[in-house]
Amino acid sequence: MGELIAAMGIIRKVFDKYAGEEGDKESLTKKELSKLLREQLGGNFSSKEVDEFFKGLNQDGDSVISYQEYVVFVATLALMVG
Ligand SMILES: [Ca+2]
Repeated sequence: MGELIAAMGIIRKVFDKYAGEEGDKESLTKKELSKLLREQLGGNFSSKEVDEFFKGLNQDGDSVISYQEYVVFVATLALMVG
């Protein structure tokens, strides 16, 4: 299996890990997003910063981050890191 396919599997696995903690398993609540940011990106995020991330990622304006919205976030990170 190609590395890129493997990487995409990991991206999905990370989403599932946090999305499965509370409520709908197909989306991230703000609390789940906060934990993901803290554990996956390291460092401390203030609740204001988490709010800003949430707002920026929540393209459809509902109360959760969908997998699609999360993928946009991962792609944005990849551009920043790369
Ligand atoms: Ca959303």
